Amino acid sequence: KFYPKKELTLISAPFSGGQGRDGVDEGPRHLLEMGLVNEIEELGWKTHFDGHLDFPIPAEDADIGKMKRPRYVSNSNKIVYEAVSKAVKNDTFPLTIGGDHSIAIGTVAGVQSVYPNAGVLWIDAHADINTPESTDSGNLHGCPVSFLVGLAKAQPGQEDVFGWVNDCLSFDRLAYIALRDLDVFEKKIIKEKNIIAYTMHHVDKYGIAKVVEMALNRLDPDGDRPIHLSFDVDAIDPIYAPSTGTPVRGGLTWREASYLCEAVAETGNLVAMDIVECNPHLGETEIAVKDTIAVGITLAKCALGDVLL
Ligand code: HAR
Ligand code: MN
Ligand code: MN
Ligand code: MN
Repeated sequence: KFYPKKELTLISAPFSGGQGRDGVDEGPRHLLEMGLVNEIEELGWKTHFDGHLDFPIPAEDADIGKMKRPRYVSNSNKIVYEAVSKAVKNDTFPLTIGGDHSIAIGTVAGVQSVYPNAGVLWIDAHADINTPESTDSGNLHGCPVSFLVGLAKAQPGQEDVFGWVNDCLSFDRLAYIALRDLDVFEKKIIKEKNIIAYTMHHVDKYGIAKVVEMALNRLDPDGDRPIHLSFDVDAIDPIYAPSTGTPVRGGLTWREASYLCEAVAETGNLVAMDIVECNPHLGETEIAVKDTIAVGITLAKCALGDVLL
């Protein structure tokens, strides 16, 4: 009932250019080494994997305004976009593993190119909706949503390196869960555009089951929209997922995160998933790293129908 075809394309995006810390580009290798493909295949999914994407580093990549590595991020995302849109066109489920969250420019644009009515569930401690003007850090992993919804516009006289993204996502087809670290601009824009947003406060107040139900009802009122799940592991509490670039305390428990993925799987409408921001170079101990990679694998399994009988 849930996934009639059960054919998946694993897209590995070992990319770290959207932020400043080394190691997040090693997330995919660690997920694979810990048995991601085998775990997925044990659930009955035929899995295609053509190897890690290769992201050439541009010879020249000066900042544009506050944006760091803009050409590297843009060009790499075009590669992600092509891989994701091809996987969807081939009638397979793209599971994209990062890498930092800037790669969701490519994954979301890629899914939208085939399913222009798809809803995006963005699970994250952060809203990642800073614009190139509002960002303090200049790190583009804090900005992907602004490009997708058309808030980011090149300033007069600036090179328009992200022009190809083309505001493919409308505000009513975006929903956040697990937010707890927002910049002033981000709060303002979430309110102003009436974006569906459930913070950890809502998870405490209503419980995860109700929050997922409310988010899905608003994102997909008629139950007919394809759903793209973009999961930043920093949505999860650092107790369970410590090896990530910008950990924030007070996040989802292991089971809340798993339940969320299971509930989305249960809709039967999930068409794509991203798992991002696993950084195996961060974490106090080897166990911390292993736990973080293990939680990534668990999220994939839950979203792909494990535990649904
Ligand atoms: N809001 C901050 C910024 O724009 C931090 C957000 C980035 N962290 C992430 N993304 N891991 O979810 O820089
Ligand atoms: Mn390593
Ligand atoms: Mn993120
Ligand atoms: Mn985050």
